[in-house]
Amino acid sequence: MTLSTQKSKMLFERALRVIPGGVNSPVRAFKTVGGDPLFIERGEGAYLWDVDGNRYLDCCGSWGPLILGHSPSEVVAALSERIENGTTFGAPTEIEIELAEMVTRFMPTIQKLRLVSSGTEAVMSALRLARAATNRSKIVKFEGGYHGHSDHLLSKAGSGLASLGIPNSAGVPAAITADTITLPYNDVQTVEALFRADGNSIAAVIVEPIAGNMGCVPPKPDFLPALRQLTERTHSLLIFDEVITGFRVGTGGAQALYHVSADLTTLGKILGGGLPIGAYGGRADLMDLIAPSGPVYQAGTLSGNPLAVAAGIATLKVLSDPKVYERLERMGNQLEAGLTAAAERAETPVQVNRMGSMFSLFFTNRAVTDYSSAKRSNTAEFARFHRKMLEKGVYLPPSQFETAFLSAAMTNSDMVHIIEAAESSFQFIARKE
Ligand code: KE4
Repeated sequence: MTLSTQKSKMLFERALRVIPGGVNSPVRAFKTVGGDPLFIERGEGAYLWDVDGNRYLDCCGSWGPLILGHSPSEVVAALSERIENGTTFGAPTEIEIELAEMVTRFMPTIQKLRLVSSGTEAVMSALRLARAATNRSKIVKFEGGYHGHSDHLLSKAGSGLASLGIPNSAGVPAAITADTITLPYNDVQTVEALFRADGNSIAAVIVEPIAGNMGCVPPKPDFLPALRQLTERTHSLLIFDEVITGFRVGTGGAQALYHVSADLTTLGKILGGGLPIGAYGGRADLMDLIAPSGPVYQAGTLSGNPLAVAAGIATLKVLSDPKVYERLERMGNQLEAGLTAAAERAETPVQVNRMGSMFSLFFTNRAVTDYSSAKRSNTAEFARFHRKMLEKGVYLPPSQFETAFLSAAMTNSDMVHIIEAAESSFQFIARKE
């Protein structure tokens, strides 16, 4: 059944006249999965409706923030109460302290944190802090890792750059990325060799503790501990970019899951309950270097915005009940097993990578453990799969190099819906129709 998307098409043509690529973020453009972006009318619970009235089970969740689904009652109530008192003051509020205290309780390696308005801002600021604290300039990141669009990190990045095949963005002078070293993810030997040769000039290693921007790629058991040991030994800093994994895989984030402590952590997405937010935090001795208590400058008109903070507090309060994650894990497990069995029945080689309620499918018969193995998967088959799943009412992130998400608004029967839709989509692909 082909989708009727006339209104989306009209809006896309109109958008193209005034917005680059018709979208306000490249990965929304459906460039790598074909077709035009769907314009969304509304979201409710586990579902999205596009402007043509088509309903989808939302497995994109706005790229991660919506772990509770769309407009959860707790967030709506918090926002309607908060907005009556104003939207922003450019001055401190009590609820900013409350959110900061909640984060430091959930993630004890974060002794102090600064709220900003996006993950990009959080990462940019954390790296500036790391360079100031160590008086070094080299930064290590990993191929396929995406940490926002600040200049010095746009080298061999994941997410939209990977999807569009842009290894390094135009407009970033070579001098800016000269101090950015990019290594293969999950490859301990290569990191060890770099630290043997150059460890004392490295300010920080930044890593997605569970990669989400090459698709979902969990860390190998020795990877994160090795990064911790190597940075400790050379007085470099370890930065966990938990913009996706923070509050996604548990209230303690990936660092609690893998028992590896970071010196600095960046957060975003879920922390704002669907409103614009970012945060960076960590050891107090480091954070006290941030202006006005120290010489590292960072600022923001809407940092700690009361509406985003209120939505974040309401979200974290719901997530403080462990049963939420237990249910997400059960659904994730049911989905992973169902998708794997369905692919076998359809004789379609598929790898399902999953951690909790974040998952990705790769069309390949080989394990996907880093960016080069992710790129070896059949992205043309992923595009056909994505289109078929849309026709069957399942909205996956429109890119192979992204992670799909389950939300607590979903049910076991939604998992059955995804599995059944996937099975017939796999069969369609297997028949190479
Ligand atoms: P934002 O500036 O988009 O809030 O966060 C940047 C960022 C930082 N770190 C990680 C691990 C991230 O995943 C992101 C942003 N994620 C992408 C998709 N995976 C956002 C979607 C988009 O670019 O439109």
